[in-house]
Amino acid sequence: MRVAILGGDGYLGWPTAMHLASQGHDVWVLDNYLRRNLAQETQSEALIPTPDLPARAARFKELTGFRIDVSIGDATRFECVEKLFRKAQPDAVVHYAEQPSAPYSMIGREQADLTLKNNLGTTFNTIWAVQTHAPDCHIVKLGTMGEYGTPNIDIEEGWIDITHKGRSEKFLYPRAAGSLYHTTKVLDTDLLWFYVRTYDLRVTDLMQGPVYGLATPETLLHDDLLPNFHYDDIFGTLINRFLTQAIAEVPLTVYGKGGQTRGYLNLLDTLQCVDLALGTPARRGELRILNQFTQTFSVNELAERVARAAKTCGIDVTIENVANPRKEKEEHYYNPASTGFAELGLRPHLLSDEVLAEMLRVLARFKGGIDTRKILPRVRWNNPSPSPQAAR
Ligand code: USQ
Repeated sequence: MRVAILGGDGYLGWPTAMHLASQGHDVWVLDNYLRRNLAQETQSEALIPTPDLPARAARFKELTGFRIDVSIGDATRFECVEKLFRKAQPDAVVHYAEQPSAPYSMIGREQADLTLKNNLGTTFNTIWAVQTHAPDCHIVKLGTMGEYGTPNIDIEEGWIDITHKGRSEKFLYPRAAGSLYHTTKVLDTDLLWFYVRTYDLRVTDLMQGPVYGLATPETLLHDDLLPNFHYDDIFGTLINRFLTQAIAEVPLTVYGKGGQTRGYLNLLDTLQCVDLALGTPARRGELRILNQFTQTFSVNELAERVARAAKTCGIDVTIENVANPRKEKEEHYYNPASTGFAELGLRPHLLSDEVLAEMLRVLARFKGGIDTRKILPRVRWNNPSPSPQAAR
C-alpha cells in the first residue's frame, strides 16, 4: 500500500511510519515539528532527545533497509498537503497532524486559537487533498475517546440509534468533551461526517484512549528511533508520567479523587489498530468509527499498579492526591463499547506488572534526564491566561 502519514514525527506518527515501512508498505511522512516547538516553548521537552525526521529516517534505513520518505511542511498549508498527495498518490492517509495536548489547549486564548485552527485546518486540508487528488484514498483519522466525555449511560461505538416520538434514526453518539483539544476532535468528526455524506469519502475515525509505552520492534533497534516520550504535565499521558515519576522517586500525581476512568492501550496496539483499519478500509460514503482502547482503569488503579510494579524493581513509590487542575468528573460511570477492533481481529497487549516493570527498566536508563520541575500541573482549566508564558 502507498500510505501518507501526516504528523509523522509524533509519539504515534513515527512508530507508525516505521511499522508500516517494515511491513513493506511505501511510506511518506509530513511534519512541521509543531509539537517539538510547543514543547520547547512551554519547557516540556521530551525525556529522550530524538534526532530530526531526516536523521531518524536515515538511521532506520541504515538498520533495516526500509525507506521512509520525509517532507518537512505544515499540513495547515494546503499546498504542502497537495504536494505530498501528488508525490505519494496514497491509497491511505493516516492523519495524526494535530496539537495533541489537552492542557496545552487550556493555557489561554493563543494556545486555544492555535489548537482550534491547526486541528481543524489539517483535517480540512486532508479532506480536500483526498477529494481533489485521490478520491478513493482511505482517510484514517486519529480521534479520541475524550470526544464522548463521561456520560452516565453506556458509550457506543460512534453511533447511536434514537427513537423519538415513534420514529427512528441513527446519529453520531452525543459528544461532550472535557477540553478545547478534545473539542477540536469532536469538530473534526463532524467535518468528516459532512464530507463523507457529501463526497462519498471513505473514512475511519479512531476514538483512541491514552496510550502508554515506548517499545515496538522498530523503536528498540536504536535509541535514535525511540518515540518522543513525554512525562511533563502538558504533553505526557498518565501511565508514562506515573512510570517516570516512579523512576524519579517523586510521589505519583493523582489529580483530585482519582476515580477518573479512561480506556487505555499499549503503543503496540495503536500500531495493530492502524494496521487493521488500513487492511479493511471503510466503504465509499462510510464514516466508520472504532473505539480504540483495550482496558479501562481509574487513575487510582493505575497509581496502585505502578507502585506495585515499581516495588518489584526495588523502588518504593508514594501516591499523592493533588488538587485537580482540570474540570472533570472524579467519580463516574464508564462503560464504553469496544467490539469493532475485536471483530477485526485485535489481539491486545494487556497491562501487567511485568509490562510496567519492563518499561521502568527502559526508563531507568534515562533517569538523569528527568526534570522534576516538569511534573506538577502548571495549567488550570478554570484559570485561562492571555499570555503564552503561562506554562513556564
Ligand atoms: N491525570 C492524573 N494525574 C496526572 C495526569 C493525568 O490524575 O498526572 C488524570 C487526568 O485528570 C485525566 C486522566 O488522568 O482524568 C487522563 O489524563 P491524560 O493526561 O493521560 O489524558 P488526556 O489529557 O485525556 O489526553 C490523552 C492524550 C490525548 C488523547 C487522550 C485520550 O494526550 O491526545 O486524545 O489521552 S482520552 O483521554 O481518552 O480522551
